[in-house]
Amino acid sequence: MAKKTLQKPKAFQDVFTRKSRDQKTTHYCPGCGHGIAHKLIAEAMSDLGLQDRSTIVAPVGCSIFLYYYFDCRSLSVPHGRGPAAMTGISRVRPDTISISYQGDGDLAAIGTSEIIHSANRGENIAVFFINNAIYGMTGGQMAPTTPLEMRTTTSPRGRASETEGFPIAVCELISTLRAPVYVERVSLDTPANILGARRAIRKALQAQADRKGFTLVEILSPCPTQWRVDPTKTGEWIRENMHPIFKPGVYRDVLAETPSRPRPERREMSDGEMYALLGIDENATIRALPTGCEDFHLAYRFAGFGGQGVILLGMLLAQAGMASGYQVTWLPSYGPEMRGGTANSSVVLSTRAIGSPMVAETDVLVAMNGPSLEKFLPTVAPGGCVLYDSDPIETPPAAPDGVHLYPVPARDIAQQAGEARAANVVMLGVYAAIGDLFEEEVLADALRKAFAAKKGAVEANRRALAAGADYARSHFPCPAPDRPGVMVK
Ligand SMILES: Cc1ncc(C[n+]2csc(CCOP(=O)(O)OP(=O)(O)O)c2C)c(N)n1
Ligand code: SF4
Repeated sequence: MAKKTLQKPKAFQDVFTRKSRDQKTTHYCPGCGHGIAHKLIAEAMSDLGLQDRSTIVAPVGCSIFLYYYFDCRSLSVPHGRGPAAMTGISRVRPDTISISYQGDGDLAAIGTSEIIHSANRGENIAVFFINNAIYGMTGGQMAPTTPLEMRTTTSPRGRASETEGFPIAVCELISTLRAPVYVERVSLDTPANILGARRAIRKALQAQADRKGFTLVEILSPCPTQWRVDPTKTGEWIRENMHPIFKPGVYRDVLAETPSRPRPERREMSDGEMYALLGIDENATIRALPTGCEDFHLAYRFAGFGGQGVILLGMLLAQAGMASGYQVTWLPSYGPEMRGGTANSSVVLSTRAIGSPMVAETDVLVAMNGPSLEKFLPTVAPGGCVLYDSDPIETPPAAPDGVHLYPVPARDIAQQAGEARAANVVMLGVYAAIGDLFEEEVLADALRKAFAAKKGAVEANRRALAAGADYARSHFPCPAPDRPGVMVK
């Protein structure tokens, strides 16, 4: 008798490195449908030879860590934005097998508009929609697909149509649109139906490979933990509570009569075309570069608590950079809360076109609190510099080799200048004196613009800017010798 070896699909990683303790199992609860759906997708990718071409979305929800399991490209996106991100990828890289994997909170609540419009445009993406009728990750809140009368943490008396509306049937909704080529609902309630899900997933991925357009497979999937149902009883639960409102079946299948789409021709854009598209004046002249400096490219990170003005600090530098004729990008990053949470912004200033606003290696770090200094200090490149507020940070961590630390009692200086909240602007003044990249009036102008709505604040912040520059001149070599802008590249 032929021997059959059961093994992990090749499109799964050999070990799951999410936790050092256990690298063989996933983070899903026992009996969770995500694991089954992952296996069916991974198997299909391997068997159809699509693993190396696939990019899968790791959505916000219980499946957020799927990139630990799938051995293909993956992408984390904001809640519900899988179809939007995949639209971009499948248009720019038409050979990609673009997979948007989404829960019901992700797809049918916060992401409703993305799914409807990408389906309506007929984007060449495959959507795997895990409908478990509840928000799993966040503790069992009502989802748009929660059945009527079901109790959840946000419908404790049971979902009522008068107040919470009816469960949204996604396959029925999507199949009213003309563009989708294949829409099917499958169910993970019995082994036979799991085989049906396997067939549907393969069909959707093959349709992707054949460039047929938009496909969606809805997978009715168990969440024993939030349903408070024994994992061995979830099949019954699905049949009793979900099948009557979410009938499994094919809702649209026009694959056979749909021709494959031609691959769009790839054309690289010239620099000139790119500048024209972005409205950048290619011939803009740089006003004045520091003596001895012809070319520079500097990456900045401003970090602190929300409310310390690190986003504004980046914006002021970016504005001064633009006014000086440099190429500029500015990217804010907010923590979970506005005030009190962590925040940072990154800026790139360059005399050349900037490829990406992402900052991995930092040349200049401004840290307004201890956690930010600890987090970003290792990212500072050799030759880079760090300004930190020495009021809250009494003992800084050791600097990496070749990195210069400048302690600045910024809060104190700001207080003496008459505006305790302007510690961020004090730092700008210090940097401006050390870096020597800007004319004084350019910075003053950036301040005027930023505080246009608060007239009184302009003067106070100008004083803070000047106080920072004075402090730098009396405590540090200014400008930094032979290193205008603290230049390392
Ligand atoms: C913008 C935003 N809003 C809300 C949240 C909180 N949140 C995290 S997961 C989730 C719901 C996930 O439910 P679902 O998509 O059904 O996935 P499941 O966890 O059931 O797999 C919510 C609301 C968030 N992370 N981001
Ligand atoms: S909470 Fe539900 S969806 Fe999340 S891992 Fe557990 S069983 Fe799966």
